Amino acid sequence: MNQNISMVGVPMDLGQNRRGVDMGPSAIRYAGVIERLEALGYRVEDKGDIAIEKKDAVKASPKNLSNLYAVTKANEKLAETVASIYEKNAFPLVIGGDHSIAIGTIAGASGYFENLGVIWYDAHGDLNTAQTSPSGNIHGMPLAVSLGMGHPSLTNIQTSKPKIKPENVVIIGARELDAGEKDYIRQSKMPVYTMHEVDRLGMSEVMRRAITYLEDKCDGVHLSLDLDGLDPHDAPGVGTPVIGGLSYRESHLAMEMLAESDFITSCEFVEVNPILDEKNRTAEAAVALMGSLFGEKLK
Ligand code: 6HN
Ligand code: MN
Ligand code: MN
Ligand code: MN
Repeated sequence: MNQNISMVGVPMDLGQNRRGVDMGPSAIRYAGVIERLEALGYRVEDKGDIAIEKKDAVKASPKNLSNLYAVTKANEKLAETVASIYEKNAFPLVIGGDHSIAIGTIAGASGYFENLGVIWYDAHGDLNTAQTSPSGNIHGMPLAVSLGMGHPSLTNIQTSKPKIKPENVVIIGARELDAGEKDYIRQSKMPVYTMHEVDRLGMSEVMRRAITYLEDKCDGVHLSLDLDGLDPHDAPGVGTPVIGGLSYRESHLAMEMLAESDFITSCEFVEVNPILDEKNRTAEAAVALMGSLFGEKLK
């Protein structure tokens, strides 16, 4: 793993409609992310937070795309920031904020790889467009946008080309997919390890398959970890909790196996909402998982 980590906070809450997720970056810093990674020997630069505009007020958002313009602006800035981190040969670590920020992270990273892979660790597919979304919330759309589907103001960030290919994406932990998302998964043949596969195969086998699969195809792999992929018992501070999720232990093992694979080239940890949390447990879980992802041993 690259020994230089550059961390950027994105206090974004406009991709969904619950208050508090904009405080995720503060909660993750408070939970000791920098100390944790420095203890492993990394040099960690904290680039501070990306500025987020107010809710779309001047220009009304298009139908079923709440706060499209403010979400676009923040993701443009984030994409530039992630690109500038690669320019300096550092590893981009993005902390959110709601999941709409994956649009910017992936757009920024995709310019540096021929075949960027993505591990989408989430209870949800985040594969909606304005046409399929039940909520109009952009945090349910970032994977679709990165695949080139969605409103042009989002799909055109950095370049008008799709940022990733469906065969280079692996979803892990899914258990609440909308009808349009299921249709897309069926027709694209994107590998998806729902909770059913995790129950059947065990996390160790799921990760072994995911890593072997992406290793062969990709020259870089982004980890997009939505804390709601974990069971609400272990990560209560999220805006869209879904019961029956991945345990803290399973997630810990997944991160350790990614550390062993040594192929992750960027990551983001999103959807930590301290207002909905219990004593910062969800931010602490996020930081503990980062510890494992970056190589903590003997646990
Ligand atoms: N997330 N599928 C639902 C929607 O509104 O599109 C929920 C999305 C949740 C998004 O957790 O990042
Ligand atoms: Mn989710
Ligand atoms: Mn998500
Ligand atoms: Mn362990």
